[in-house]
Amino acid sequence: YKNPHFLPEHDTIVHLFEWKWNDIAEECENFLGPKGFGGIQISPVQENVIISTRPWWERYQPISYKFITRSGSEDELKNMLKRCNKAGVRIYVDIILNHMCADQEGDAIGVGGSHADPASRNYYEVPFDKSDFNELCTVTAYNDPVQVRNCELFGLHDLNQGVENVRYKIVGFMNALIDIGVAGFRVDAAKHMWPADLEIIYSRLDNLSIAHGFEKNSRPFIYHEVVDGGSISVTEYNGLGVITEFKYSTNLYDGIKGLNPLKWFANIGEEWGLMKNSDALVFVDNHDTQRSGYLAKSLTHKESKLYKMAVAFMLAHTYGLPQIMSSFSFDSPNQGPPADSQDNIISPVFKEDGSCDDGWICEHRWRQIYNMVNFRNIVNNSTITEWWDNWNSQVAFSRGNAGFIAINSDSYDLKTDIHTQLPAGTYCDIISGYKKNNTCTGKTVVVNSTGWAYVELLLNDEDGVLAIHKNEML
Ligand code: LM2
Ligand code: CA
Repeated sequence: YKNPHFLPEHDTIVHLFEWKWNDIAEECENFLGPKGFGGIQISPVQENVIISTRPWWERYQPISYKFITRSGSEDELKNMLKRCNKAGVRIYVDIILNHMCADQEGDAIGVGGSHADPASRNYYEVPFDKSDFNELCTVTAYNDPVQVRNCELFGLHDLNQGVENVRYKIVGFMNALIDIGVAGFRVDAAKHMWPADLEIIYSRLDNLSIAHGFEKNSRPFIYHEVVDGGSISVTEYNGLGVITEFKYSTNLYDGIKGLNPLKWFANIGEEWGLMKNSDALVFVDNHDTQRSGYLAKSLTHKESKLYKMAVAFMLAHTYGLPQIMSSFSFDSPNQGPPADSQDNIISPVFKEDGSCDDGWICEHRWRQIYNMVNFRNIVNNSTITEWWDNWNSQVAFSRGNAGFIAINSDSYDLKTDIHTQLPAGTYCDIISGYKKNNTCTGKTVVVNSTGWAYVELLLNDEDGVLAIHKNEML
């Protein structure tokens, strides 16, 4: 369950938060495929209860397993899966297996018209009834694993994954998704389910669809949302797939903010007490942390200069499988995606430089970010070499003879000669510009015949990072 099934020359997952299926299909063909992205985490596909103010989090309150949401219909989902797989981009679905929707103020009605009576635990469309749920209690003490697993998270009615009917419905839902071409799943609230139950559920999943281009006997990629802390250790989920490594974000936040010198970050990973490289899904922010600091300190698009430095470090470093956030702008933490007066989600609009408009942030379309996704693909087979630092928060390293990156998180300009492992030549910095008719629109870096390069990152530069690689030589 740990192989994301990226195609060759593709890497990195992007979370297209609240995007519509039709827009994702276009994005796979026009942008993500050509730019070498590996896969997409899509918002939940299962029908959710309608909450009148239409917050983004209504999608974490399922009412049935029908494939209908504000992102689109079942046909649109199928069509998108076909087109993205064809464009070389894999799809992972955010699935909510822990619970169904909470009691609502009025009737509980889904976006596809399904009805439920949450108070009596009747979800007519599935159907589920009282026998499928745990007894009523509330998660308050995170040091009690039984409570964390068997009680309700924020009043969301807690399914009992030990009940055969619940397992049967979940397996049916996941296999239906596999059948139409998904490559895997992000398991929401995994910490709130018993690993032993998940193991049984996964053992009943089909192999990925050969018709959609997966190799024979491929198992779905599964990553678990587990926030460390309390009595539950992330290691309980190790055998089940990959796990979100929240400690990585917190640590990187400190490094980029200058709270912990970046010089220490050469070996960030297992030696820091983080999980094994092959188990870790790493990210700078996610849809929860960007709204609330309680889960993890996190940098977001709102601090764009520092954010781009953090993402660049993550993508240039060898630790973990990286996921990038692609957001919509928000003033209040509850605010839903850009929508029209009928509550239909609005499609992103692209400006001339490719960046997004109309309330969509689209970090993945920022040159500094998509160029680092490409950098990662190019340096893929090489280790970190030639680590350099100023004893504080200016750092640089090579990825073998394929690429080189420098970051300045310090309080003074970086202006110095650094030794790289790159062949001699003049390189175009992919952060400040791009190659255009054999000139560079941004900074150039000259590597001399002995591998030395003069590197400059001034405090008032637009970006605090510089990166060059073998495919961007002048
Ligand atoms: C997750 N991972 O484990 C998601 O990443 C997170 O975004 C989800 O919470 C959570 N688990 C449950 O799936 C979000 C949001 C909550 C929201 C829930 C359910 O962060 O604030 O709770 O979705 O929609 C909301 C209200 C809360 C209320 C609850 C039930 O904020 O005050 O609790 O609905 O009505 C009484
Ligand atoms: Ca539970």
